[in-house]
Amino acid sequence: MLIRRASDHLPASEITDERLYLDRRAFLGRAAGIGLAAAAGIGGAGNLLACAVGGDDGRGEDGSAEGRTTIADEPTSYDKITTYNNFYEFGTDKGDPSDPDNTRAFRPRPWSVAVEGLVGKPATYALEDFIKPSKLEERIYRMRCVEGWSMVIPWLGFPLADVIRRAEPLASARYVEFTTLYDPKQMPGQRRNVLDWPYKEGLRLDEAMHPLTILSTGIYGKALLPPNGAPLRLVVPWKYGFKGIKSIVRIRLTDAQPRTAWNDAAPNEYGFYSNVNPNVDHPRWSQAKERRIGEFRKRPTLIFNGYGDQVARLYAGMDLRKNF
Ligand SMILES: Nc1nc2c(c(=O)[nH]1)N[C@H]1C(S)=C(S)[C@@H](COP(=O)(O)O)O[C@H]1N2
Ligand SMILES: [Mo]
Repeated sequence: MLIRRASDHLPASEITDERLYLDRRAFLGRAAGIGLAAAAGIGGAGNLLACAVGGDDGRGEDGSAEGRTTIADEPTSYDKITTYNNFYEFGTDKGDPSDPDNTRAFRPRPWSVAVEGLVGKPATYALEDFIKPSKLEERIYRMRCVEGWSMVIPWLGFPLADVIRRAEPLASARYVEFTTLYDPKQMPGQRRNVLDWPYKEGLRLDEAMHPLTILSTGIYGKALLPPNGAPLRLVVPWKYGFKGIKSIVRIRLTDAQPRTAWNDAAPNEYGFYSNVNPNVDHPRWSQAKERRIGEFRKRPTLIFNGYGDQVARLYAGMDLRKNF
């Protein structure tokens, strides 16, 4: 496996705040993984990177190759990732979420997360307890915003499937709904009706259980900053960026398709699935190309953002124009 751990490439001093709430075992690199990473030329964050995700051998839990992906893209700089953001709770401009004037009142700790709905073991967890049973791993994912820009982000995170399994889903559960904190005192953007707050997102249960789907707590081995969704956000690399809901306080299993913030706001423009698809235009612009932040040229957008080998089977037989 080519999963890198924070400890493989960052000095311990830079991950101190992550360690505050994580079991130290999560940071002990496994010798095999480090060896493979070295063999693949993975070094400092500025190097060309190849990254496999999934089980130890780069395979999904069912033994298939679907937990695996390889990319050879330069990660976007930490500076760009943390200053070019969409997070309407802190303002609608790209620079608003990293402006301290907008995040000053936000308190990402202490934090708690409720897991509820159609589960055998509903619970509200302190963030530390919520994360502890899982192993944090680095996943370098291409991310694609519906607006036409993209980034490559070294997420620190763990499979959402861990959380769902622990909650013991009932047979009737078919979807997962996620909700962002609602507190206009902490999130000044919520004082304006730009969206129907709180921000909500949803996945089908099989999408949520997919090994590529993670909950992230950090970037480049450092704890998430407010603009990226501190202290916990969703990452689904084959879907447009808005599915990656930030600052999550509730995860609820349901039998009906959840409402989602952007689908509510403009149902003809943002569907429930929101799979990256160069062949289905946004009603107001093409999705065929994208500009990687930090580059000038445009590159072609890939179906499922390039993760089709792993995820296309989830949509077998579905009309992706209707289910956009
Ligand atoms: N709660 C919440 N989550 C959100 C958003 C938001 O406005 N509020 N914006 C989404 C959009 S449109 C994108 S492109 C990604 C951006 O994530 P990043 O800023 O970490 O790159 O966050 C998504 N998650
Ligand atoms: Mo977006």
